[in-house]
Amino acid sequence: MELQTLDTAKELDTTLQHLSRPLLPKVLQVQQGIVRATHDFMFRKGLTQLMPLMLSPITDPLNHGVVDATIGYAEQRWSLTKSMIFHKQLALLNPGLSSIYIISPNVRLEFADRAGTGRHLFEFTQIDFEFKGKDRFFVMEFMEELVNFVFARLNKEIPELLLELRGELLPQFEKWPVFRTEKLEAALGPDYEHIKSEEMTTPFWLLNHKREFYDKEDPAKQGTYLNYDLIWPEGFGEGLSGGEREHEYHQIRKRMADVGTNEEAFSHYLTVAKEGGLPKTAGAGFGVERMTRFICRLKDVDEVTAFSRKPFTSAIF
Ligand code: ASN
Repeated sequence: MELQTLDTAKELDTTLQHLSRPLLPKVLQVQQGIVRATHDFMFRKGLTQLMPLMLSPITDPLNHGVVDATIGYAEQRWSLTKSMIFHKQLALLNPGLSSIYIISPNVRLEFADRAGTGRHLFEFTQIDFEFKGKDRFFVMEFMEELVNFVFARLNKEIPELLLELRGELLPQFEKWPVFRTEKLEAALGPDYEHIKSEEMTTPFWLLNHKREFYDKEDPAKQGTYLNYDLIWPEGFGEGLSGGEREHEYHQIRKRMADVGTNEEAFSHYLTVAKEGGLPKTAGAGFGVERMTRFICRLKDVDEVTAFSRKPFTSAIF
């Protein structure tokens, strides 16, 4: 009893320290700038905003294990949303919607191995977007344009803050370099993503990750995938993932079997696909806290938050 009181007092202290950091209001101003500029960019480009869902009978299976986060309600199981990938595809069933975005809170109860990466939070926000009838080239160019738009806006709105936080204003980038996972791995070994991120001074694309069933397999080359990650330079690592999507029933089932996804959990989604319903789409989502961290050159993404959400640590608020 005594010990527990002591621990709680320490945790309270740590939480209040985290909350009272003088840097926090400045970092939050950068983050708010990112979100405001992104809204403006999306509006100019004609994307429709969807409100986020925090609970759903189906959610992203992810390509790594996390602690289960489901609750019982109205006699069924609901998952806390890990991403809105399926809702993005399904929303585009509406003939009047051609492109959408969502400021989407995601809960991913990561195991302790992700506590020290500097890039993971067990609760974070991604800005998720999806286009009907577009391909990877379109989405990659869209994101490159978005980054330049947001960075130019921040330079204009908060130049002093940027100088203070990162030592210089934000750059404008030409077309980002493109690499493939298998080639980098062959050249640099298993830690290729991190090594390349440290080496680069501009954001770059990394193509072809084997992961969830919903990222499209290249019909021209089985076993390779039409997906893309944005990797921030200077060692900041992955900041967005996206892809062209599987939308054909037989191919979705093949990919589910490949990666070991339980079909039963996705039975209604499969029914929609079988009845020819799923539209052909491509999209992506970028981590808001990760972009903030990159801009402010912070050591750990947890420094972006008012309330710490470091994987596998307890919190009192
Ligand atoms: N938002 C990502 C995408 O669009 C999926 C994810 O967050 N796992 O591909």
